[in-house]
Formats: sequence, C-alpha cells, structure tokens
Amino acid sequence: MTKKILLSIMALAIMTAVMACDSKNKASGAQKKPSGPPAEKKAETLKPLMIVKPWIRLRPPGMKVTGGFVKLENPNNSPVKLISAESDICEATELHEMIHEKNVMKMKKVDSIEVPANGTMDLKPGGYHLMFINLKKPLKADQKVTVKFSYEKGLSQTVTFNVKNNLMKKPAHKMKMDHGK
Ligand SMILES: [Cu+2]
Repeated sequence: MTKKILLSIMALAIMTAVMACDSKNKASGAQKKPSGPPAEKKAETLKPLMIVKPWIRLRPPGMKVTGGFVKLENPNNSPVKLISAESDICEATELHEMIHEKNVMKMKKVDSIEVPANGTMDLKPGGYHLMFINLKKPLKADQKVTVKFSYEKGLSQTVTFNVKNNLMKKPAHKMKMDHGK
C-alpha cells in the first residue's frame, strides 16, 4: 500500500519535472529568436604573425642578460602592436630599442613594437629587440626557448627561439662605439 503511494508520488514528480523542463525549453526557444545586431566584430579578429628565424644570442657564462631577435610579418590589413613577451628563462623579458645618442648606442625600454599592416618588423641587433634580464641559468647553444608574445586586441602566440652563438664575421656597417677614451 505505501509502496503504491510512493510510486504514484514518484510518477507525479517525474511528470512535473518533464513539464517544467518542457516549459523551460519553450521559454529559451523564444529568447533565441534573433534580435539586435550580431555580436561578432570582424575587424577585431587578427591573424597570427609569421615568425621568421627567431634566435637568442648565446653569451659567455656569467652574463645574466641577452638579446632575442626575430622577423615578424603581419598578414593583417591593420598594424599590430607587440606589447609584451614572457619567458621562463629569466626574471623579466623587455621590449627594447637601440637609440643613437651623442655618438653612443644606448638601449631603451619601449612599451610596444608596431608591425605595419601587411608589412614586416625586423627585430635585429642594433634595432628593436627582446631583452632577457636576469637569466635563471646559463643558456646553451641550440637550446630551444619558448617565448609568449602578446599583442594588442587579445592576440597572442608562442614562439620557439633557438639559442645561437652568432659570431658576426662581417659586420654590415661599422658602429661608432664609445670606449670611454
Ligand atoms: Cu636591450
């Protein structure tokens, strides 16, 4: 007898649940009707940049700072700004540029590096570069270093750099260096 009552209560409960669910579906179905403009903004969707020959300079042991270089090619119809780089190999990774001041080459931290629309930006010795500061341990030749690039508008990509002992045999041009004398 109690079992029968229990069963009928259960049946009622299931029916109620089904009905509730049904009315819920109907309600959400009504809400899904298109209203208002589409949320997508096509202009904000950036394609990742082409990464050409990323490398980090191998420096003598004991040197805690080194530079990273890469050519960035922008396939987008708008300029893209690199705003930060992050890596596990060091305490801080900065964006730098070399500036010529009173016949001396100096490095300066910059907030961003812009890659022109459908153009390229060459991060190279003597120009814009990445600076890896306070290396946690010495780098080795041919080591692969993962660096996360973040751009404006939420674009980011992971770049694998190759550590190279780049001995510049033939400098393209002579730079005036101040040796203090
Ligand atoms: Cu630098």
